[in-house]
Amino acid sequence: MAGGRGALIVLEGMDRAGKSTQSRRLVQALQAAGHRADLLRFPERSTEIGRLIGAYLQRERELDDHAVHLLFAANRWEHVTSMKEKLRQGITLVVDRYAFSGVAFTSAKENFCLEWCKQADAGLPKPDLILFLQLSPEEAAARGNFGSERYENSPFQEKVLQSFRHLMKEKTLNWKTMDASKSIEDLHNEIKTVAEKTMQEVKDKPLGELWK
Ligand code: DGP
Ligand code: NA
Ligand code: NA
Repeated sequence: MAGGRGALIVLEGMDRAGKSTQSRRLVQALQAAGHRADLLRFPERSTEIGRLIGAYLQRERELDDHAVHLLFAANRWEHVTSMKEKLRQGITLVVDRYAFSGVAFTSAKENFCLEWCKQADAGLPKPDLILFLQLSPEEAAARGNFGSERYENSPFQEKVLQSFRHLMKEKTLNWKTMDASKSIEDLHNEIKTVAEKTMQEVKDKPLGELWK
């Protein structure tokens, strides 16, 4: 296809590392440079499944941990058809959290192994680039207090970080660790550079399947 496919670029990292800001900035910068790019975020709370997840996170609803894990994964799966279509059309997708948050958050709970957690997301479109925005717990704390949603407490976030570290060992995935303690502008410029390089590299390559 003329122009080739879009790239699937995921931003992951701990709360307050700046994922949402950087995802937005990246899409704006890519569009300003003449690329076609769209922003996605997971959980995407606007669907029926997403509203259930939102109620769970806001503690308005209790759900079994297994059920919640599968709902987060289902919320990603319900977007796969449109994601694939956009990528095929040459639109680069910048995604604020993906299956890695799914696995990191559930496997941080008692009695969940990484392998079980990965199964629900296995086969999703495989990211061409995963940017891990790294920020120490001290630096994160200096950026302000946690909110009141479920999961927003330090002991749990520490466990989540350990799970992310395990996932980042997987060499078949294109992880890049970014220093999120930098200024918004400096970090943005670095992210834009690696994103554009990846877009160029993958445009004529087939989209992969995650964890398959
Ligand atoms: P955010 O809207 O990015 O602040 O994410 C909301 C919260 O949900 C945040 O604490 C991270 C967590 N989260 C994101 N994705 C998943 C997932 O797939 N599974 C689980 N268990 N938690 C997730
Ligand atoms: Na949050
Ligand atoms: Na966010």
